[in-house]
Amino acid sequence: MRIFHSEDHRFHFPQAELSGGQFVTPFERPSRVEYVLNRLRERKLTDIRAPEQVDMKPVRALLDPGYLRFLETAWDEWKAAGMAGEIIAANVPARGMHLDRIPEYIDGKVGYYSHASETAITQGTWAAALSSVACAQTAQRHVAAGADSAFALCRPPGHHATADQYGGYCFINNAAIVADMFRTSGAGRVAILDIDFHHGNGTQTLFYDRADILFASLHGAPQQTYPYYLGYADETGKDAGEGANLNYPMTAGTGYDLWAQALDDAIAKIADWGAEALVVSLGVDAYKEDPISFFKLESKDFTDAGRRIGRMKLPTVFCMEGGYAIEAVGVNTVNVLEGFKDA
Ligand code: SP5
Ligand code: ZN
Repeated sequence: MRIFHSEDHRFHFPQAELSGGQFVTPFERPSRVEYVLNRLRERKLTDIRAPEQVDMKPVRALLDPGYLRFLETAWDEWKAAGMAGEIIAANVPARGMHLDRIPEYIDGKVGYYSHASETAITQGTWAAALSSVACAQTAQRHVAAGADSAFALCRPPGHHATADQYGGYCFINNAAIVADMFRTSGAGRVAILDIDFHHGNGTQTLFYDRADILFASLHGAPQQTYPYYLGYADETGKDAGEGANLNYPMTAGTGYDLWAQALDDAIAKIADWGAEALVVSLGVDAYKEDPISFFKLESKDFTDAGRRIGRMKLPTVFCMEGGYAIEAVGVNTVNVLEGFKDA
């Protein structure tokens, strides 16, 4: 399996994440990628390549132009306004306020374009986010050209980012861009299977009314964990997209038995629906030792999950999402890929 990776992810490394009322070193940090690369090499998965240049056309086709301009210029505006630290949202348009009037001042724009304040923007965030998109896009082109599968070692991750909001460590929704590119490059129906511990609110929102892209997500129940305000089982899509959104929220303590049942159900529905290509939002934060999550998967379960996904025999792009038990992130991620290959 070919792997796409860019060193430019390092441009994004905030000093701080707001967690439990404290500033801590962000859970989503550059060393995560090192653990994945080391494990890939250990397992002789060495076809690791730099991505081609990012193609902004599919990005602009899917996302809000004002949001993209914001991401590109936010750091300079923040500095020009005399702010001393990293960009952190301190205000959001809440109930009863305007969602249709975008502030001019950067502090107001930051809140307008974000949905969570744990995620900081730094000087290098835009460059890193584009390199992450480039990995995803190059993987998509590789599979669209005939490869069975590819792994985009995306960092920063993407599945919480919507058309016009960042948050949850995500800025640009890599998996969504890949799915839309599969449509443009000839697939009639594309499925996204999101196995990250957190609900892929960004991906769901981007495709909620679309009949051509099915979204299925296994995740911590929104009553109990981030992103809290989306991810319930009764969110099934709207208009043309009715029936093409499948949520599997599961409560704290969920282990592999129940999780695998949800996975099998999602896989069966994706097959019945007639997907011609598959995008996997590959987070490994369902792992039992993950510091911010509450499922109980063991490392071997990731191999089994990969095998189940591989049995679908669909052209597949894996996009890296979360996973914060740093030392196990490599093993768990590569286990999914190896299970997939051995299916
Ligand atoms: C891509 C991805 O996995 N994003 C996850 C975003 C999670 N955001 C909320 C983090 C909350 C961390 N607070 C943890 C306290 C642990 N004791
Ligand atoms: Zn996650």
